[in-house]
Amino acid sequence: MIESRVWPGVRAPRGGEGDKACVELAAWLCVQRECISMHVGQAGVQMGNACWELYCLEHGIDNDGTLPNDKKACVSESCLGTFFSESSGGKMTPRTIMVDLEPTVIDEVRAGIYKKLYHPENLISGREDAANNFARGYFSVGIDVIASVMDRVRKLADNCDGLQGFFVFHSFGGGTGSGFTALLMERLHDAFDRKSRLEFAVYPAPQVSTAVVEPYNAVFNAHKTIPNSDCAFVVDNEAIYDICVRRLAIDRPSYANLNRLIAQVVSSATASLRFDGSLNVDFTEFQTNLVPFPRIHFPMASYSPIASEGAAYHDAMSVAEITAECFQPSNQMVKCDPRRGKYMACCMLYRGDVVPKDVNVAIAHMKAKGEIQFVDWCPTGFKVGINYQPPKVVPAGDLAKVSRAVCMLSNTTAIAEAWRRLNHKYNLMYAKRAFVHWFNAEGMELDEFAEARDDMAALEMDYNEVAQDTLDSYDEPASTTDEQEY
Ligand SMILES: Nc1nc2c(ncn2[C@@H]2O[C@H](COP(=O)(O)OP(=O)(O)OP(=O)(O)O)[C@@H](O)[C@H]2O)c(=O)[nH]1
Ligand SMILES: [Mg+2]
Repeated sequence: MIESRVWPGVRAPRGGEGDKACVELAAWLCVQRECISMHVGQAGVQMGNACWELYCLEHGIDNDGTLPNDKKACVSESCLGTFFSESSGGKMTPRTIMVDLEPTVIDEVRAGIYKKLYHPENLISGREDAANNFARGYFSVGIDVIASVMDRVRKLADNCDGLQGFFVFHSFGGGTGSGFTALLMERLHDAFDRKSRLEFAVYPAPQVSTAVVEPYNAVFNAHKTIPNSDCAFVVDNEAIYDICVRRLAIDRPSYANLNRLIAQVVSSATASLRFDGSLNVDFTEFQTNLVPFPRIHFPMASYSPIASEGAAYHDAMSVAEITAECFQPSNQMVKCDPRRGKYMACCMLYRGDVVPKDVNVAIAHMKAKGEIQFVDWCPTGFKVGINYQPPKVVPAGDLAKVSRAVCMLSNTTAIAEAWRRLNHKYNLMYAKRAFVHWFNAEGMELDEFAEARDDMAALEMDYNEVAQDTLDSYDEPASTTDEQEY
């Protein structure tokens, strides 16, 4: 049962001999576990900027990769090497590749305040974008760029002692984000079969959507990428936009606002790889618990507290309060209603001033309330990790500085709702064969439209199936209504 493994590494108070041994062990383990982050297309690259800005802040790294003298001693004893490589000159360089099929977004990075942080050869841009067309990113324009990208990936991988895997950031809706990412995931699968491949993917939203064909791109990307991806965290621009407006009082959120919030979630999700510490559960353990079947690999993220600097109450939020907030739809990064679905796994990633006792009480309380429904074939345990590094916020950012926070990654059947919405829009356009000619012109056959649509319909069915109670599938015709469950 998951729960029995929740506190395996409880460690004696800091500072003792045992503590030193643990740090050394953690450092040794970290050396073995480098991660390469790939940022693809406008959304991928801009999310990347926000993430690396936050990582630098969290690790005390300057804009140009310099680590202050007092932090240098810690490098070999920390997990910093998982995400940064240290140059002979002592500078920390992100293990990352940013790629876009057109130059403007990457040019901004090249000219921006972090221009000296990144290795210039890992900022790759082509000449023309994919024009919101999956087929251009996957077949035509993308093909010209993929070889140079894979070249750089191999160089980065060669530089690792024990590469753990890849994080790939992209949008579902853009031509590059969907098409080129699908191509990249195929190539990564071929070249690094045994390494994990995780995605952070932006789900299109009408408020900030830029193209009517986004449902096509999203469906094609999912269809091609599901077999090549271990886990994809979907961040829905609409949900994040709403959080910015309602919770952070930002009138008209920009991408920068959305990306800063996404970066907090990504930072929490990756903190266990970048910092050592007690009860710091390895991310791969979370991943194992989150994905019960290969295709059901779209966990949802929630975050708490979400409060602006002006809100007075935020710092007083207890562990119980932030835990409970994670189950509120208003704290979710995807628009769907978990009360209408069932959980398969809940992973809680706490940061900062949090003690196991309070977490146990908070989770016991959530379970006792009976509002969270799990599928009956999965243990109703929570997987918990605590990282003692308090969350950091970017200066003049939107979020208040707090002493504790939690990010919940949960696999719930409710996320099928998001796929249903997308598939519905796809079907409406495809019924009229609208915009199909643009994709045909770039090498996409008509058959592939039907194939992708059928695959996504099958994904919806997969979710229905996992939501069914085990007993129902043997007894009378299944009824999975919530009333019956309670
Ligand atoms: N969260 C977030 N979403 C973004 C950002 N930039 C674009 N998007 C979303 O991404 C989708 C469009 O994809 P882009 O990433 O701009 O496109 P691309 O990958 O560069 O592909 P092409 O420009 O078509 O070649 C839309 O849903 C946008 O709302 C960003 O910085 N942050
Ligand atoms: Mg673009």
